[in-house]
This record gives sequence, C-alpha cells and structure tokens, in this order.
Amino acid sequence: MDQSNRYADLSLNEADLIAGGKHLLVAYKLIPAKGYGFLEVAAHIAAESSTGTNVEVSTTDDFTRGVDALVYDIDETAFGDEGVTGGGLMKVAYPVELFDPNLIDGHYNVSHMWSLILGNNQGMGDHEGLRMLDFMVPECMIRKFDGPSAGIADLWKVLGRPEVDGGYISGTIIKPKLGLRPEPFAKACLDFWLGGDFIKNDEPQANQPFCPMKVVIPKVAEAMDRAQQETGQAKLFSANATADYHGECVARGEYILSEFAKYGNEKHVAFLIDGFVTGPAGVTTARRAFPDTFLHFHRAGHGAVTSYKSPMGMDPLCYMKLARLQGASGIHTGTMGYGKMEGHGKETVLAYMLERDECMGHYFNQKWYGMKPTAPIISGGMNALRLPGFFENLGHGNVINTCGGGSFGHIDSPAAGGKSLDQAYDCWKSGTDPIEYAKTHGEFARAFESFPGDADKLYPGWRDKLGVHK
Ligand code: CAP
Ligand code: MG
Repeated sequence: MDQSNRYADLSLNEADLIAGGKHLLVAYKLIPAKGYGFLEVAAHIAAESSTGTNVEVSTTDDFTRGVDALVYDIDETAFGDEGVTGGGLMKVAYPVELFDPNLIDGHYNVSHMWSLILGNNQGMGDHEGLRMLDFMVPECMIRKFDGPSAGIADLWKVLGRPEVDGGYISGTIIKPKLGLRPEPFAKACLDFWLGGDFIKNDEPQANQPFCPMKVVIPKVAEAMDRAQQETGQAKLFSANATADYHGECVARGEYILSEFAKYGNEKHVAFLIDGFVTGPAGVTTARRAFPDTFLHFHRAGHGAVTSYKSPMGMDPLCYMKLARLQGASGIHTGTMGYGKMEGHGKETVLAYMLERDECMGHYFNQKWYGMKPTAPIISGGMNALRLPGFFENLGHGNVINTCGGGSFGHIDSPAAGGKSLDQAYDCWKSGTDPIEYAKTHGEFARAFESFPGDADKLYPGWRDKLGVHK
C-alpha cells in the first residue's frame, strides 16, 4: 500500500525543521526492491519507524497523525543506479514526542532511539538496502542524554599534564590476545609500562580459568605500582568490565577499583566495555555506576552494522554520535586508513564529531550544547612508523592510541615499543622528517627494522639513509 500521501511531505523545508527544534532528522541511503517506487518505500519506512505499519489501522486518531515521521526530502539517484552499490537519498523528520524519556529521571535512552530510527525498518521486504548515513538531534533532546562524565582530561590530569590539549597518550593492548596466565600477563604489563603510558585489556581478556580476574588484577596493580616507582611517571590501565548482567559489571568494576586503590591508584583505571555487543545497556550501566571512571568503549562487532561493504546498518559517524550520547569517555574510531581495519583518510570527521561542541557531519551540522567530549581511541595495526602520517591527516595528537603488535612486535622490547610511539608523536609535533628524526632517536629508529614492510612502503630508501643493511 502506497502511504506517501500520509508519510511524506516534500514541501517541508529542512532549515525550518532545524530552526523549530522539534524534530530529530535522519538521512538514509535507500535501495528499493524491484517493482517498488522510491517514495512509496521511503514512506513505508517513515510509517514503520513511527506511527504506522503496512496498512491503515482503524485505531489511528488525529493525535496519532500529528506525530507521524515524515519523509521531507528525496533524491532517487543520489548514489547512482548500480544495484546495491547505488541507491537514493531520503531524509526523515521524527517528532521529538516519539522518543522515550526514562521513568526515573526523564533522560532519553539510546536503545529506544536506535530501535526507532534503525529498527524494524532494517528488515522490511520492500527494500534491498537501507543505511543510516547521518542524523541530527535537536537541542531539547541533546540536553537530556547522559553524555560523558569522565573524559580524557581526567587521564591527562593523572599523567600530570594540562587538562586542555594534554597531547598523545601512548598505549598498548596486551598480546597475545588470549592464552597468557597471570604471571606472564603482569610481566607483559610491566615491560610495556617501562616505556609507554596506557594499557588496555584486549577485549576477550576477562575471567578465564587460566587467568582468573582475582589472580591477575592484583598482579597488574602491583606491576603498575612498580612501573610508576621505576619510571617516576603515572601509568594507566583499562580493565575489561564487560558483562551481560549489570550486577556482574558493577561487581567487576568495584573489584578492579578496590585492587588499584590499595596503591592509591584507583584514578589510574579505566573500564573497557564492549559496547556493541552489550548495547547501550552495558555502556549506561558503567557510565552511571562509575561516573568518575573513564569509560573506554570498545566496539568489537561493530563492522556488522557499520562496514562500508554493506548497504545496511549505519555509517560509522552515526555510531560515534550514539556513543557520545550514551556517555562513552572514549571510543575506538578506527585508524582512518593508517592501520589494519577498514577506513579511509576522510574519516577525521569521526574524531571531530566526538571532540567538538559543534561539527558538520555528512549531512547535518550537529551542536552538542556543552556535552562533554568523547576521546578518539586509535587502534588496530598501528605502530610508530604509521603514526606521523596519521597525526598529519588528523591535524592533532590529542588521542589515546593503542598499538598491540606495534609495541610487542618491536624487536628490542615492549618498553622500546612504547618509547617509539612517544617519539613518533614528538617527531610529528616538531615537524621533523621521520628519517632525520630516526638518526637521533634509537627506539624510533629500531621500529624501521621491526616493521620493515611498513618502512619500505612509507619511507622508501630508509635502509641506505639510516645505514641499515643485512
Ligand atoms: C588492536 C586490537 C583492537 C582493534 C579493534 C585488536 O590490536 O586490540 O581490538 O583495534 O578495532 O585486537 O585487533 P593491534 P577498532 O594493535 O595488534 O592491531 O579499534 O577499529 O575498533
Ligand atoms: Mg582487540
């Protein structure tokens, strides 16, 4: 049934909708199934995502019609006509009345918003692809999402740095991903902390019988204390507190904090939450139960909904915005084409959208009205050699960066790996040519020999220039 006479109004003006402040706007890429009209399917999507279904129902009244989501703009061939790689653009205005304030405090919840704007409409039979490209939340809603509590400024403070523009935080992920018992795990931590600042659990490291949390966490807390004494520098650990049940997440969080508190280091802890698989419930549990602890949003699994390979799901930019609304202190943004995960150089907007108080996205300018920033966490196949280019592309270095292979793969030691990362930042910041910089900075220089494939690609002729022959 074509419902475009009810769920589409192409005379609506986007600037007026924004100025009115009473609608959440969403841009989608739509590929209608064969035999269906573009506007017909677009209207069905607006219906399915708000007040309707595939037919008119007799229970609808005038109030109901007043809160219909409306298609207000379409461009049927915006992305070409090449099957699932093509498609058109559609924009929908959702009245704010459709969204769900909490019973307990009136705050909006992301789960509800997500299930409305990217829920049932994903499974409809009359399209071959529906991907959310961008959305814009109006001020009256922005002010009622939790947003972040702790942030990168708190970590800079612990590190004794300025709380604005505190700079690069060099980190690692303990590798191997699984299979270390408590002693070697804690030793790996110490070995890195002698050179770098920040360690995170790899996301599957939890409470396995071969490395129980109650055995390994005290050893890691002890290793942190030792590293801090030996280096005279503060160190940070992001501990996995992910769990299905909120009670388990809170129990893990409390336990972890209590162990680090024995050395006065509870502020040196972040909680890693696998926020894609737990969903907003897992993130909000940690955000609300531990508002003073940096909430490290790891997104394993997100590719299922954000990958550019798919005509479905959402653009990574939407995922970043959802994370900031939920209150992540930091989230993995990928490596913008410089690491091993899917991505490209123009993804700098992912970081800017998280950090800034106002940012132009793919389709909408989003104002955050003072909501705290979410820090970009850069991870996945990175090492010292790839960092100068990464910083140049991003334009700043106020990020947390974790290099697992890039630290534990350094031929001298994990500490040398950690030092090579800080040197890479210093190299870029000082505007020095990396080859010239390597001549006077040993750990950075040895990264060339540690990752020769990258060195050949990024710095051709490096062997001759650095006098390395074997
Ligand atoms: C990185 C990592 C992260 C990925 C996730 C890994 O290790 O720990 O989980 O970065 O991707 O297991 O691959 P390496 P993203 O440094 O050894 O690559 O950050 O894009 O969410
Ligand atoms: Mg990992």
